[in-house]
Parts: sequence; structure tokens; C-alpha cells
Amino acid sequence: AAPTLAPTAVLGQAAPEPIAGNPIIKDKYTADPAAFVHKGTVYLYAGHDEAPARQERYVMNEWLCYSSTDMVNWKEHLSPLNVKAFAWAKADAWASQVIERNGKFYWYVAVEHGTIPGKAIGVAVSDSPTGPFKDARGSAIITNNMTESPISWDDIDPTVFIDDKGQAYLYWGNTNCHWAKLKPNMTELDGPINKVTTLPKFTEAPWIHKHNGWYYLSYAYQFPEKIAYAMSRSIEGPWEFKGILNEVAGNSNTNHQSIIDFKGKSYFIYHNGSIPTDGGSFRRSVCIDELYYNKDGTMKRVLMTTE
Ligand code: FUB
Repeated sequence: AAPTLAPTAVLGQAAPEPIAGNPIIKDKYTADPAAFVHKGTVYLYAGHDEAPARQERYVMNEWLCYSSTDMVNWKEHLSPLNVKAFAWAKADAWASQVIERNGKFYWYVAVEHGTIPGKAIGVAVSDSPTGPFKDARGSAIITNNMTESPISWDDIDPTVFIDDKGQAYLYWGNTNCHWAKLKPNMTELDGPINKVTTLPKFTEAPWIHKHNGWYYLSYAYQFPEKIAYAMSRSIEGPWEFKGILNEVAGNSNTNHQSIIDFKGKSYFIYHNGSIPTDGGSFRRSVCIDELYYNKDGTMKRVLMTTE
């Protein structure tokens, strides 16, 4: 049954009205939402949390795709991508993001590598935002031996952005936030791997977006995760930390946001563990709330309608 969830007031602001009957998908557990606007439609890509009740570890084998033209009614497009699409990978359909370039759709994903211990980032390609997608290069674009860290899962959570001059950038990371340029083919790095060092308590889940001339780098802060953000006039930084954007999301250690503008409004899309009885950190659910900017470009604290 759909949960009854009371809107929550934050920092003295009035409690908002739920906009989409959060969580927006109730028949499956969905996590790590990455929204993408294309030709008047929002495409929402998510990992599928498949862990049985009381199993406290991630079980994630595939990614899911939904679309909407009103942010309320969502249509599922059947299983467009599975870990098995990447012959070099062995498990873990973790966080991902899709972007379009020259009529092709590139889906960047984090997975467990089959032969190089640790997580890796791959990219799949399609002629349609709803697939079918296939491995775009036959190998990982980032592997665990490319960044200096003893952590085997530090190369996760890709976010991709193409700037006004057509230069594409890949940001990613856990514990350290990395970035690199991508070649126009979108499947190869173009230059060195860099590190962002101005993000306090960076955990994971970087997301790049642009709004009114400002670049924003939002990310999971601490653990259990809040979402914090930094701003810059350049996608290459320097990034100035601006504070907390969202509190810990109900009943989930992770929060994993994406941020978009659509039809004149801005949206904060994230996950929590709010579905009654079995929902939690390993059975998460995607939620959407409206996002508001201040005149100076900073973002107002998100008022979650789902706690
Ligand atoms: O879904 C698996 C991992 O949990 C993601 O990669 C992280 O961002 C966190 O949400």
C-alpha cells in the first residue's frame, strides 16, 4: 500500500505540499536517481534495489528507466540496461547518469570490475533515451587503479556535463571527488584526472548542474548522508562551498540527488527508505521535491515531503 507521509517543515519554512505522491515509484525499490531532460520529457534513470527484506547489503543487477512530461505521471520503459551488458564487469549496478550528444545517448554507470579489483565506471550508448543500450567501448573508462586510493569503491557515482563550448566533463568519486575532460566521442578521457579539494566531508554522489550562469557541484556529505553543495563560475572550479542543501533522507543512510530545471520549475530528486515495513538503506525509493534559488544563486534548503 502507498505510505502516508507528512510534509516536514525545515528551518521555520512552511511545510510544502507533496508534488508527486512521494515516493514516486511504489512497485519497485529504486535508488540513485539521475534525471535528464530531452525534448519536453524528463527521463529518470535509477538503480534497482533488489535486496530481500532484512538483507542489509546492496543487491543491484540492473538499471531502470522512467519518463514523464509532468513530473507526476511516470511511465516505465522496460529494463534498458543490465550489468551483463558490460562483459568486463561482474556485479553491482550502482549510480549512473545519461547525457545526449549529437543524437546519441551515453549512459555512464558504476559497476564492480570483473578482473581489476574494485569498482569501475563504464559507458553504454543508444540511439534512444529509452534504449536499447550497449557497451560503448568494451572496457571500463575508469578503473580502480587510475586514482590513488586504498578504497576499492572510490571510483563510483559518475556525473557528466557538456559545457556551452561543447567540452564534456566527467566527475565521480567516493571519499575523493575526481574530474576529467572527455573527448568528443564521449568514451575516452581527454587529459589528466584532477581532484576537487574544497568540498568538506565529501562522501560520494557528485552531481553537476548549471542554472542562471552558475555551475553547481552537489554531493553527499558525511554518513549518514546529507546533501551539500558548492558553486563556481567555471565547471573546472574553483568550487566554493555553500552549505547543506538537504538533510538525511528518512530511513536511508544515502540520499543521492539529481537536480534539474523543467518547464519553469527546479526539482531536487533523491531517494529515501520510506516504503513501510521493508524500506530502508538497501531498499530505497526515489522521491521528488521542488527546489528554489535565492537571488544570489544560492539554493534554499530542500523541504522534503517524505520524512
Ligand atoms: O546505490 C549504491 C551506492 O549507494 C551509490 O553508488 C551511492 O551513491 C549510494 O547511493
